[in-house]
Amino acid sequence: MILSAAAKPYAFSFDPAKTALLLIDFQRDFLEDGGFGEIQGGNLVAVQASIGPASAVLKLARRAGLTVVHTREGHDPTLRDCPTPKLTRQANAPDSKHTVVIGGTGPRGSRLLVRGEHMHDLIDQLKPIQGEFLIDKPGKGAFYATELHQILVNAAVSHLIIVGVTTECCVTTTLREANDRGFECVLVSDATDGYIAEFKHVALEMITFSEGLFGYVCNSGSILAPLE
Ligand code: TIU
Repeated sequence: MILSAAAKPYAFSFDPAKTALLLIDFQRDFLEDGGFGEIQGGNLVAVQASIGPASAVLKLARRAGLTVVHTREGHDPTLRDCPTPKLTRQANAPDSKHTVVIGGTGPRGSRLLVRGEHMHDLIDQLKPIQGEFLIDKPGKGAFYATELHQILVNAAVSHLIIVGVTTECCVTTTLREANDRGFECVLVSDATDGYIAEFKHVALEMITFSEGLFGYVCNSGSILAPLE
């Protein structure tokens, strides 16, 4: 059965049996007060507004039997899997506003972006259930140094519906990685957001530029309609 969702640059066609919903980094560290994102200077209002639409897409994706994959960005407590520049760039910047960097203890008492810490975990509204995949990733892209590609190949997935935070960072990097690996991707515009409105706007424009340079963009209403 092939479904069709209104999208830019044109309709996104997908077979639910070959489609995965990919939820990128809905972690407390990116969405809640005192997390890594807020310490970076991120505005949390927009990212928090993406939770509702993402939850609605997840609910119908589950009902339609899509493969569901959740990701979390973070590191081993020793930080040995953290690329040195990622760790040191903020710490070494002259006049850095980063009083706490990756691995340091944030105002909520969690070490920032460290696996096993409360703030590293997914928000309560978007937790995996049995049968869903949870990928821990050290990078911005969800394919780098993870089992994601093999999971998708094993599940015979060819199409990805992508939601998550932040649009300009981990979401866009993952979508580009997926496009290079031959997956047809649609990003759900109101189920993703970032810390700078202008960055989100340009990120979405770049995806659909030139008949879909990297893929498709639609809103949650458009992707929910065929799944109803
Ligand atoms: N900084 C920023 O916008 N994002 C990240 O560091 N990670 C994700 O996007 N998940």
